[in-house]
Amino acid sequence: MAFRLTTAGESHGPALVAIVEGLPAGLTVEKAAIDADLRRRQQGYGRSPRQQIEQDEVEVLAGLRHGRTLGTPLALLVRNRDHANWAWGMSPWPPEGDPSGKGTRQVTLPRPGHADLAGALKYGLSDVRDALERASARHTAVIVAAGAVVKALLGEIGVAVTGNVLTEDLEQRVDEARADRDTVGGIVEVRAQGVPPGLGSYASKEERLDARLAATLMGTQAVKGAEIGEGLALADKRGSEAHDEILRGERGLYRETNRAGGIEAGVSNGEEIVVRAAMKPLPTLMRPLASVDLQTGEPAEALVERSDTAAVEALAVVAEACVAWELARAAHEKFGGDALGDFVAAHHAYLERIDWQPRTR
Ligand code: EPS
Repeated sequence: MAFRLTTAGESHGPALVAIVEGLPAGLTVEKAAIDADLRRRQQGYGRSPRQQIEQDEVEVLAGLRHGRTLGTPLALLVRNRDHANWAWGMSPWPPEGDPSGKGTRQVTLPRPGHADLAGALKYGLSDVRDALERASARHTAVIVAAGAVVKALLGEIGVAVTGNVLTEDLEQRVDEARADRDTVGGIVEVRAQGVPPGLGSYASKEERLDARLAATLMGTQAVKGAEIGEGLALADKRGSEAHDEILRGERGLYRETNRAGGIEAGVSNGEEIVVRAAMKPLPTLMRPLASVDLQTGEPAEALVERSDTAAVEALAVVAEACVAWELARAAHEKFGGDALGDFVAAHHAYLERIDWQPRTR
């Protein structure tokens, strides 16, 4: 079965949900590992007080028995504790009783940079909340939960994926921005070690591993740029300086440089996968930008509501999960197997055939 990830959930609705299809049977999944990644995503400098309300923890509704996958769809759930404060405003059914709590008043002041205006126009909304709730990055919690599961699968074939923040002086930039009631973005990098050559394909755009990694990063809230390896900087180099020469050593073919970021022609080449994502400053500002009240048509200031000053460290964890998902999907396309042992055996046989071993730098 093909790998597929379907998510649902609004920021202040009852819960976030992910259904993961295609996992081989027999994979050991640890709740502690998933919860640890959920916690990593919640931490980070500059997050909003919302993170004190949420204590993200995964629940599994299907697809697992005694900690091992059954080869059936895996259903993951992360509750929104804050929903208790939005029970009327975000009730899935027509709410009963008098309006109470948060989300009872219509939002009509779209924030530049958020989904507000686009959603209101696209769906003809009178309450912008109908758009912003799903567009919120809150939903990345279940992406991280799914990512933790596939990191366990990748671990079975010796692949490790790690996300980090590249932005320097992040804490200072956050402090300064917060004092100005402003927000900041930043750059994150994800590296994957142990990825064998041959994942992805040059046969079509959809199969190219670099295109898939760029799409999953660009599909993440607030990401405005993605690059693989030296990316944009390669445009200024000569061909003789831009490519990674092929060498032969005791452990097979390898490269001394990795400007390609481990991917050539949309296919992994056995070097470390290196991708970066640029995050824009978050669009909810405590000192709001100019907007227009969609109800009156009059100039106004954009919506002000509790938000993060920065979520760059969270993005590093989310990007790690996104990259892990695409690598696991590509690995499963290559090695197949609806039972874990078959997947691992196919990977082993392939490495023997190509005489390749992961290099540690
Ligand atoms: C978000 C706004 C904030 C963030 C939220 C994403 O939430 P709230 O509007 O409830 O203050 O804290 O992120 C999360 C809750 C999370 O867990 O990442 C937004 O508008 O995107």
